[in-house]
Amino acid sequence: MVTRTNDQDLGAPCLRIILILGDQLSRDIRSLQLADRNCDIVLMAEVAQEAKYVPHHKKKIAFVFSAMRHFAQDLQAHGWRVEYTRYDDANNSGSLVGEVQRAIKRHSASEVMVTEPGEFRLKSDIKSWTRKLGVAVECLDDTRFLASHSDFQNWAQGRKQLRMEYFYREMRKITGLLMKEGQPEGGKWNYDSENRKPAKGDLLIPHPLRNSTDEVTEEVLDLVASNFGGNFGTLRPFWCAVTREGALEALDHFVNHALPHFGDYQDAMLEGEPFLYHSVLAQYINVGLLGPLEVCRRVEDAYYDGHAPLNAVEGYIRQIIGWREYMRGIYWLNMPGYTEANFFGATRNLPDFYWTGDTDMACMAAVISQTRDEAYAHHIQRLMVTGNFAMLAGIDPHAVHEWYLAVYFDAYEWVEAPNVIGMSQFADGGLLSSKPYAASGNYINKMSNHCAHCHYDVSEKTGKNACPFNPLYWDFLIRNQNQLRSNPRLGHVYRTWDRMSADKQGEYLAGAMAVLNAL
Ligand code: FAD
Ligand code: DLZ
Ligand code: SF4
Repeated sequence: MVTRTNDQDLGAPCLRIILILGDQLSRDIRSLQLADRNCDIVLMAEVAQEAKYVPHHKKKIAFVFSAMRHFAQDLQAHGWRVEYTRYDDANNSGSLVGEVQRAIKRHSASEVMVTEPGEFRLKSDIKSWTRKLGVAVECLDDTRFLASHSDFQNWAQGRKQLRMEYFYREMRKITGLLMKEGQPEGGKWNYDSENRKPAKGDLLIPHPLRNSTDEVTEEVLDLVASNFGGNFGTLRPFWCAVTREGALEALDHFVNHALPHFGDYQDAMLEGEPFLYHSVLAQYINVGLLGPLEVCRRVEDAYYDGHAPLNAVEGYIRQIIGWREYMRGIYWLNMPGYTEANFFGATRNLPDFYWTGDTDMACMAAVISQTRDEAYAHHIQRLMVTGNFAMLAGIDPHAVHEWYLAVYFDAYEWVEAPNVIGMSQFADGGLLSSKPYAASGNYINKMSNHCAHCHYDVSEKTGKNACPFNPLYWDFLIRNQNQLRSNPRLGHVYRTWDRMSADKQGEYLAGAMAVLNAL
């Protein structure tokens, strides 16, 4: 079992405290590589500071705490001295610095070592620790990413536009993934044009591997139920893997069963099928149970073994070495301040139904209730349903950001904020996307079967039965025309508006006003 902490002196003084955070559960994390298991003490702590900085989904807290407890056991089994503060320990100070301070005192430690945290707020906090603690605190680079901060800065320097596609090509060259004699496999860098099929109900859809819970997870679930009962989300059933071995099984399961169709149905949405052919691995990669490169190599092997087609494998690898790395680069390049960006000056409150799913819009109800039950929604659901609606309705992007950071079990600010502030809300004014991902009901109807049983009619443009996305789409474009009209990618859209009769335009704007007033 994991050693419990108490405030007694535990014997011989130890040189360093090695703090491992809840998303640093990798045996090869930099701080462990540089630590000495014969004398250093590894410290892990469940603290209110991290569990409460946003009202996390219950499943996310349970996942992180259980994975932390299992990782601590694993380190002990590999000969590390681990001290672990549980959330309900009587002496728990509630903060990471408080726990480090107690550990320093117990061991008369002279130094603290930690790998750089993924979030700016915690990195800033750690910068003050040397002063607060009176010992040296070394913050090491997180080498689990393919591009370091300086790699990304060098790539970004002097570029007018930071487009992911070009960054991705560099990553392909550096990693050699899907490269043949210096050229992209198959002759093209990107096979996305093959990846936009809508799904049909008669497809045979595999589900992610469902793990049973062990004693450690059951104890954590009880703890979360009693301490975070008021948080958003359904706690049980809980089927997530909480160990590296379990995460590796989930990776195998994805590659064997879903990867071959990942590309085809990547953008599709189907009522009652929250996962479709997605990997549901982001939570494992983000806490370090899986390495991004090992996931990509496993997926690449599936292509060379003839198990999965190139459009699926390239599309999948691009998400990880392209989008994931690029988002991290954008985050660190633009923090602090990025999470406050508000290009459109949107101020509306987040509607209550984001927390309840209680809305007549079938697409929104489906995504929000699945988010509540699974702490999961796939990319297009996040981008084109809940994200699209928030942007069209003029919701304050910071409130949208806080919602996304709270409700998904893979949510960490370094990856969530660029996806929300940049990609989904265009609140950064186009640093990341060349135009807003704004769409009317037509897009959702094309990519899903939600509209077939919605209270609203997607083909109605205005009037009380009209799909709310339809008038909101035009209202958004007109409300923000000072910022958007000159965007070359939106020229044809504004020309369509300009050709409409004044009556039609008036109907759209009045329809939007009715939707917004009802929020
Ligand atoms: P798959 O669809 O199977 O994709 C494979 C992997 O690629 C993912 O596991 C992930 O590691 C990576 N990936 C895919 N798309 C992205 C992307 N846009 N940015 C970064 N990595 C990507 N991802 C997070 O990890 N945490 C977040 O908090 C998060 N918030 C998001 C918020 C919004 C508004 C949007 C539009 C996207 C967000 N994403 C976030 C990206 C993406 O939606 C999730 O990574 C993905 O849905 C996770 O499910 P999956 O593992 O089944 O992914
Ligand atoms: C997400 C999370 C939660 C819920 N709880 C803890 C915790 O109690 N202790 C901890 O070390 N880490 C936790 N984490 C992960 C951190 O929030 C994460 O390490 C930072 O946000 C940096 O990305
Ligand atoms: Fe969503 Fe509109 Fe379709 Fe209803 S009609 S499911 S609100 S897109």
